[in-house]
Amino acid sequence: MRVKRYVVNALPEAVTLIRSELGKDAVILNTKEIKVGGFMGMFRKKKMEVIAAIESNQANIPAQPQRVSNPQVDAAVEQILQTAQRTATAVMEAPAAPPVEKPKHSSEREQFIIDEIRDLREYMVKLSKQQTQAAAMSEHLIRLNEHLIEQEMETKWIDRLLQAIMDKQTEAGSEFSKEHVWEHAASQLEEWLQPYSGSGISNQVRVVHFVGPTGVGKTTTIAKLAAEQTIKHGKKVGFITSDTYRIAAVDQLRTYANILNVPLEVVFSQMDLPRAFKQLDERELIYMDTAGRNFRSELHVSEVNSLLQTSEPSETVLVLSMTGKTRDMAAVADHFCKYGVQKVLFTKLDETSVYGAIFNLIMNYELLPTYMASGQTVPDDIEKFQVESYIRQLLRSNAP
Ligand SMILES: Nc1nc2c(ncn2[C@@H]2O[C@H](COP(=O)(O)OP(=O)(O)O)[C@@H](O)[C@H]2O)c(=O)[nH]1
Ligand SMILES: [Mg+2]
Repeated sequence: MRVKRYVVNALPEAVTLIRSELGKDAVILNTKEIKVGGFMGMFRKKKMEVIAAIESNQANIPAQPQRVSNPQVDAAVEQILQTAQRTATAVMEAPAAPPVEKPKHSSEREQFIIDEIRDLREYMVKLSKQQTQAAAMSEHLIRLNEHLIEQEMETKWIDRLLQAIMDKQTEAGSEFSKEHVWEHAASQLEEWLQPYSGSGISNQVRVVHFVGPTGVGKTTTIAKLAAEQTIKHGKKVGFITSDTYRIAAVDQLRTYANILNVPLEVVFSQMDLPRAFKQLDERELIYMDTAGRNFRSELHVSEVNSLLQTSEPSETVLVLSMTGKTRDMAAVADHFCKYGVQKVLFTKLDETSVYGAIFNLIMNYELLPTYMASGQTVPDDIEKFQVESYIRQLLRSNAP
């Protein structure tokens, strides 16, 4: 056993010394108050005598890597460790945090704490960046954002638009007025849509197929367009219909055919097509009506597609109603695009005040918009798709 005597001002001082000299396994055998120094029994200082001991085979083994103890450094290290531990505990116990495994070994634990602190720091930086960006959004941009969300424009397009306006604002070096923000929005949207517009239905093709879900307005639209072609342009138009699922469907088109004095051929299968085309041989323009089906099913898409085969120049127009759900419209568009459909026609604009789906569909599927129908009246309620008037509708505020 090795015994050592320490004279110190206070016990904690002795503990530090004992630990560094005798190691962590040393034990304190005795402590007592003593008085040292002074002069003739006066002015003696109060001290503490501490007797510590360690088993001899353990003597001189330092508790930790030997270092010179410095109370200030110790205190600082202790504080850092406590902070790190608190942080780690907070992170581990935070309800929103992803599940974490408590590491077992101290080196793992240190690494874990360091990683957590780094993550925390990155998160703080990200948060402050987001706050700066949100702060950079003027009340006009915030209103525009809200308006476009109400219009069901996809978030990715809204974000792109807002970013473009903010970039222009930065370039200009000052915050845009309300009018400026909305003007820039209009011109940016126009710029994006312009490449897809102005196509209408080609003059070069003789056969135009109309496809789309049940009840979107295919037959009505055909009647509207045929009226325009016969009455306005004096064209010789013919009709074919393959919508034989409902008796009323054929009758509906026959009624329009009679009014417009346009011949109508009914086909029940692909095999009837050559005969129908032969009957309509001297017609300059042929509109083909098809049955509306659940075109979210690709099987129905391929089925209708098999009826659209002709040896002649033709094109197919996908008819979509604005009363449909945005997600369903996207699914239908997705299927028809796989079959090479490039043109789209939107109906029932009169029945909605939400127009974002048109933008999403054109941009996401690179569909070429042809016409917009906005009512049941044949032949008036249809007009060519025009980017400017569409953007005006999209941006028009519905606020009371
Ligand atoms: N409000 C409104 N109704 C329409 C429009 N186009 C067609 N419709 C109506 O929608 C219903 C279905 O039209 P129809 O042409 O038979 O659809 P189809 O099944 O696709 O051939 C009819 O009552 C039409 O009058 C439109 O643009 N606006
Ligand atoms: Mg129909």
